[in-house]
Amino acid sequence: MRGQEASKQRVIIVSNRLPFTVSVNDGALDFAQSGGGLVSGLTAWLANLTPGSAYSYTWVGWPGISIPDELRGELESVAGQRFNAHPVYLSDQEMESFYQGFCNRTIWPLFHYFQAYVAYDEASWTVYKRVNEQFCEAVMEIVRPGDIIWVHDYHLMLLPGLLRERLPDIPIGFFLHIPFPSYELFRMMPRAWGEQILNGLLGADMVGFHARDYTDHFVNSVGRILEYKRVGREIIAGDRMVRAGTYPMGIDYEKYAKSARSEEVQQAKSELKRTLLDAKVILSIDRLDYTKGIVNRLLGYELFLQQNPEWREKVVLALVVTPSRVGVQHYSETKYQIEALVGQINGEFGNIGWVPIRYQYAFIPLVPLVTLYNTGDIALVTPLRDGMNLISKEYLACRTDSKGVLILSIFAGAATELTEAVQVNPNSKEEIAEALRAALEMPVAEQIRRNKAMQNRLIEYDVSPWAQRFIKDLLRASRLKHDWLATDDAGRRIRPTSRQRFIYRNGEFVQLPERHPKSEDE
Ligand code: GDG
Repeated sequence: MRGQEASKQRVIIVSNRLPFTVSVNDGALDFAQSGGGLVSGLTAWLANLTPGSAYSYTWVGWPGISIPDELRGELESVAGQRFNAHPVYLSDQEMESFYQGFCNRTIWPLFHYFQAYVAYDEASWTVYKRVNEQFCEAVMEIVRPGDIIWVHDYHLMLLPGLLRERLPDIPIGFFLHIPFPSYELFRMMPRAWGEQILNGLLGADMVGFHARDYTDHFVNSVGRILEYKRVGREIIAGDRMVRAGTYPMGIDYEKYAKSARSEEVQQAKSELKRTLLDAKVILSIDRLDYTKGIVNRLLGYELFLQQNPEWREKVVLALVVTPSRVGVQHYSETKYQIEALVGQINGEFGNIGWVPIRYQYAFIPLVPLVTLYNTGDIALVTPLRDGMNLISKEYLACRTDSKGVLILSIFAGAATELTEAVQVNPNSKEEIAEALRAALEMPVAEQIRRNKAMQNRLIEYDVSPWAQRFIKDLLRASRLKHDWLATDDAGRRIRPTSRQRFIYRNGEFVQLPERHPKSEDE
């Protein structure tokens, strides 16, 4: 390692997937970029880290397939040199029970409030625990003093606790990219699983969420299930203090805006508009997932076409669905429902010259993606539940002329930030249909006023400040966990510093008045 890099503090990012996927073709390895919100967000931040920043990084995760023994040496060498990555090897059977099983048949539906879809399977839980241990071993192979560990997402909720047992002093952060459900939902899980998951998360010094509600739900579940003492969003877990905090994730705004302004995108946009016969473009892009509300969106569009015949032949819905979690039952059912509705709507309203829905089921490269964002007169984003939702933010970044209308579900984490969007409850097709009409009729000046307000917010808080703020707060939490607790003369624990002070009295933390109260007119 070069001298300058060696002097930087290293962040070990740990997530289920590495930021690339590997395939084996004729005995050789092929590398490709992998998708999804976590990877695109973090990659953007990490790409901006060089060369002046205080941190370097290594990414620990699964490369996407099981790798034969004879190719592991080559994988490790390319992963290390090209991607700063360290692979975790999992067999196909482990991935089936862990990823397709516990992660996507238990945690994902439960945390997104799809209770009826949840499978409670002790065998998958056992594999979930084992895979978390394997990730722990992989981190232990590379960790060294001075590192910071940042664990991501619902696949690895036990990992902070496992690492803490072996690394008592190292700063460990955890960020959950999906919602943390209310206690009522969380406790649907068998008690032993819930306890172990919460204790796993509390191995971190800092647990971050996209939205304030999720943070509150987590702290509440910790209080109700583990009965740990809490002071606001600080949790006393044994002899350590763990902080929970809200960090709404941003995007790499400039990357999208710059691409949208490029000659390549502008040319592609002209061609696309010609292909779509200059109709108003309603845009819908998502991973295939029942939580994204694609079916609801189609029903809303169908109702809109029924109620507003004057708009027929003047609009087109560009529907891009990216393959995801192929092989999980509810995903194939959702695909079937989407495709049946697309056929039905096109058959009912379309004619030889006009197709109401242009549908593509594929992962598309960045330039066509940005072209669609830049062309979309409306972005229709209607998740039934979504931790954050980056698509809505990317759309705004790509509308460099500030025109266009974002229709956004109230159940996306992004809704608390993007308040100027036309917000809808996706359970109501009437609301979606009405929002479409209102968006199509919205004066351009009003579109620009709303979008500029949201764009300024997204520029100010893009993905780099998001990550930096998290790391800064993590380091602070990690420092304070050692010294926040002091013992008074009677052996009681007190909190000696900080603007607000607390004292531990009769088994409770009591807040004391501030030391230097501000005067009213200050
Ligand atoms: C999880 C949480 C949270 C999608 N299709 C294509 C493509 N993408 C990229 C988008 C965007 C990302 O994937 C999707 O991000 P989302 O936030 O919309 O959704 P999830 O994948 O479910 O992400 C979510 C996120 O984590 C971050 O914390 O916001 O709530 O569920 O960046 O651009 N990119 C390309 N082609 C595609 O076809 N190039």
